Formats: sequence, C-alpha cells, structure tokens
Amino acid sequence: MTYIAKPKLHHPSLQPNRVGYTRRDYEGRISTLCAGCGHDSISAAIIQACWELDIEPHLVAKLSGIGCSSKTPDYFLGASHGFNTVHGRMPSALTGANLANRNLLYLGVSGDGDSASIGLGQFANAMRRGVRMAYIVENNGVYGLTKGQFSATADQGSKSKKGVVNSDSPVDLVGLALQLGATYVARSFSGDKEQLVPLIKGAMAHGGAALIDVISPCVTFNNHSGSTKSYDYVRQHNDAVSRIDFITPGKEITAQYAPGSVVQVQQHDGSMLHLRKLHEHYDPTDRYGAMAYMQTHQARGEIVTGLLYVDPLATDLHTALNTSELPLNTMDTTRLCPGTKVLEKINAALR
Ligand SMILES: Cc1ncc(C[n+]2csc(CCOP(=O)(O)OP(=O)(O)O)c2C)c(N)n1
Ligand code: SF4
Ligand SMILES: [Mg+2]
Repeated sequence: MTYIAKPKLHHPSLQPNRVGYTRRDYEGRISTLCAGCGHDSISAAIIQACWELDIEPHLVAKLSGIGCSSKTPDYFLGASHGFNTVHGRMPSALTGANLANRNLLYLGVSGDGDSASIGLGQFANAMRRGVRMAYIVENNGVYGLTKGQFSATADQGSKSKKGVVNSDSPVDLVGLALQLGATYVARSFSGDKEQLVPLIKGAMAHGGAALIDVISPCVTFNNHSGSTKSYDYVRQHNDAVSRIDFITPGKEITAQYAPGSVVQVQQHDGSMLHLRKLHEHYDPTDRYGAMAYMQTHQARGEIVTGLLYVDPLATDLHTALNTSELPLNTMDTTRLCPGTKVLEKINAALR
C-alpha cells in the first residue's frame, strides 16, 4: 500500500454531480503501480463510473485480495469502506459483509491470480450463489506483484517475457461465470474507457452477481510479442459484440437509433442498458447463445468484449435466503438475540 496522500485541491472548473461531489472526491491515494499499467486505467474508469452514477462514497464497500490489482482500491474511492483480504479470499469476505449489510454497494476487485489460481473456488461459489456485487477482475495473465509468473488465465502457447511457453490450458473466467449462473457477465479492455465505464455502471446497478473480466496489460512482465494479454494483441484481436449506453433510472431517452440496431434492457432499479449491436444476431439475454459465441470466437484467437450476458430480472442471495431487509448493525439486542425460549424452539426443530 502507498501512504502518499493526494493534496485536496478542487479546481473550480470541476463539475459537482447530483449529490454534490466532484470527480476528485472519488479518487484515492497516489498509485504506486508501474507507469502504463492497465490497472490504473481501470481505477480511473471506476472513479468516472461512480461519479456519473451520483454514488454516495460512504455507501460503497470495496474489497480485494492480494496482488498489484488488489492494491488498486487504495487508489480510488478514498472515502468508502475498504477491506484487503488474504490472497484469493475476497469473495467470501464480500459475501459475509453483504449478508450483514445489504444496503451497501459491493465492489470486488481482484486479479487473475487472485481469482483464477488460488481463489478459483471462492470465485466460483460467489458467482453461483448470486451475491449482489460488481466483481472486477484485472486480468493480465501473470502474477504481476511476484514478478511475472504465468497465472491460470495465461493462454496455452503464449510466451513469458523470457520466452518460456505456457503449456497449461487457460481458465476462462467469463465462460465459468456464465456456466455458474452469474447474471451480468462482461469482458472489456483497460484501454477502452468508452466501453468500460458504462459496463461498470451497469454492473453496479445490477441486482445480482455481476462479473467484468477486464484484460489489463502488465507493462513490466507481459506486454511483449508472444503474449496474448499485451496492448497490441488485444487491440488487434478485440471483437466487441455491442457498444453499451447506460441510462440512469428515470432519465429521458433522447438518442435516436435505427430500428433493430439496439437491444434495450431495463434492470430492476429502472436503469436502462442500450446495447448498440455490432453483431446483428447477438442476443445478450441468451446464456447458452453467449457461451457458444464465446467459444467459437475464442477458438479463432479473438477476444470477445462487451456485455455478453445479462438477466435483467436477476435476484440475489438475500432473496434466496429470505433474509431481513435491515442491516445487522441497525438491529437492537432483542432482534439480534431473541432469548432462550426461541433458541430452545430452534434447537428442538433441529433434533
Ligand atoms: C497465500 C498466499 N500465497 C501466495 C502469495 C504470493 N502472491 C502475492 S500476489 C500473488 C499473485 C498476484 O497475481 P494477480 O492476482 O494476477 O495480481 P497482479 O499482481 O497480476 O495484478 C501471489 C502469488 C500470497 N501473498 N499469499
Ligand atoms: S508489475 Fe505489472 S501488474 Fe504490477 S504494477 Fe507493474 S505493470 Fe502493473
Ligand atoms: Mg495478474
């Protein structure tokens, strides 16, 4: 972690949003990542998305694991709640926090090592349980923090900086999330802010488990020819299924689209996602179609990006468990501890 605080200077030209905050109010401390690291661009996109969404910073909880990517929550949303877990254990800490207080917006930030190597089981179970969260993987195909070993998302046949060929099959987090029942699944590129910002906004407004796998080149260890996670490779092989416009609940829709060129999806909170089709037959509400499309294009070496799947009526773990609407910290003792008689009744029912 860095301890270099940014001076609190607000340029008078900075626009406040509807809750009175400027973009600077969503920033954090000064980044210590390598200059050009994709992860810094993702932090900038998160800041932009939260500012545009008029989010109250104290209503966000950001959680991460260990890695260069997992350090980044220190560099945005400095006034929000934050928790750094053990490597690969962010999803279970996030699940617990979410169950204790459903009134916060949960932002999980992780790396490909954190989520696909050591934390794969944690990742899978958070997705299949439908924990309401925006889960962002900053995917560079290597363990950046520990000096560039292949991670589980490195493509088979891709080369390390020193020329070593990766012989293992890759874990595809998007494919897994689709299979496990995640209800908002996207892939993006740290170098494409125009695509990434609305995807983050859509994920934060989503009612269930949302995953965005963001290819985020590691300029120090994985940005050479032979890598499939370099800036050049991603730019040359990017196949976007749509461009997304996020429209906040209740906002007038003024854009004009040609008939049939846009898929409109209304989420549970009233927000609208307008997906301007780049592939005529792509249907983002068809889970199996999305899986087939992904696999076909992946086999050709293409990186499919955009909102790949969304279930606008998604529900979450709280709905499944029928939990209380109230956060635990707002309940008084009588509610939290209903007494010996109730406990005896529960125990009797379990015998
Ligand atoms: C339990 C445990 N095992 C191993 C490590 C060493 N370690 C620290 S970060 C890391 C990998 C990080 O890779 P990734 O999640 O892809 O993040 P990146 O640095 O690439 O952004 C490893 C193996 C650790 N900190 N804790
Ligand atoms: S080592 Fe790689 S992932 Fe880590 S900060 Fe540097 S460029 Fe980013
Ligand atoms: Mg990594």
